[in-house]
Amino acid sequence: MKFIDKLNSRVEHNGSLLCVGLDPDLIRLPVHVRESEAPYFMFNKAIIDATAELVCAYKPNSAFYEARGAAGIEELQLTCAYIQEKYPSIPIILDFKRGDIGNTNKQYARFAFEYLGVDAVTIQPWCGAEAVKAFLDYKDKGIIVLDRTSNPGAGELQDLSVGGQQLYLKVAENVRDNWNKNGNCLLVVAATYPKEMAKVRTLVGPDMVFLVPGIGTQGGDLAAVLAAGLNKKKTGLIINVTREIIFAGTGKNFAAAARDKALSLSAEINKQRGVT
Ligand code: NUP
Repeated sequence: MKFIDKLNSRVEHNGSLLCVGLDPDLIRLPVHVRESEAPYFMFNKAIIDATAELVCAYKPNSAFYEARGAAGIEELQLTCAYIQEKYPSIPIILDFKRGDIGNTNKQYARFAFEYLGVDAVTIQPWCGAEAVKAFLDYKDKGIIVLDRTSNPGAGELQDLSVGGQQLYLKVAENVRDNWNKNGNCLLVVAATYPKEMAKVRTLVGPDMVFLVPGIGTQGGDLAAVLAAGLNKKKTGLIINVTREIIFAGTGKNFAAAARDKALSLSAEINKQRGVT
């Protein structure tokens, strides 16, 4: 099944635009989890079981697993396999922001789509269409192109004028016109830049879905994001929240605390977009 169809049917099924990020961090894990044999897997499993009915997707960020070497990669694989087996209708987005020459991208794609079997990945656009074709050729996978990032210095390069147009708009335009031949492209457009999000929405039209990081710990404004990014069907956004949910509690009840936070966030998103 195409990523976009899997996402849409999930959103239709439970009415949630909330994506929970799975970025465990050893020093922030509850002590009893940190001391277990597979701490990231154990942590993720509890978070997933507590939040599954509330999410449209999960988004592990590869960095947190790579940092622990082979053990981390193994626990990333176990996490993906767990979601695929127990919650097969929930798409997995691997946030790894890769982007190299085409021959190398083929190997990154193999890791994501064949070893982990995820449904979508984030990529860097910097090398251009010919290089990212190695990702785009996976017609059934979601290819989520970094466009407007959430960090305070995002504008240093993304706002540069290129032929009279800002670079992040140029990237969005290229994705719209040239990269999306298989209908499998999405864009990362951050919650911390709602004005820019509104411009990207106008440019690419109502159908392209945005992965939206930056709500919660990074201080993005939910109301502004919904006003800027929703399409007429009141969808078109995957709203990712990571630390604010997964580290909502620190003790034995961490998963219940994460569930409470996910519940209030998904309800708030739906209230504000006028969907109950
Ligand atoms: O522009 C981006 N900003 C961002 O925070 C693009 C991203 N992919 N992310 C990722 O989203 C970030 O690397 C992390 O995995 C997640 C945000 O986490 P949090 O700030 O909600 O804890």
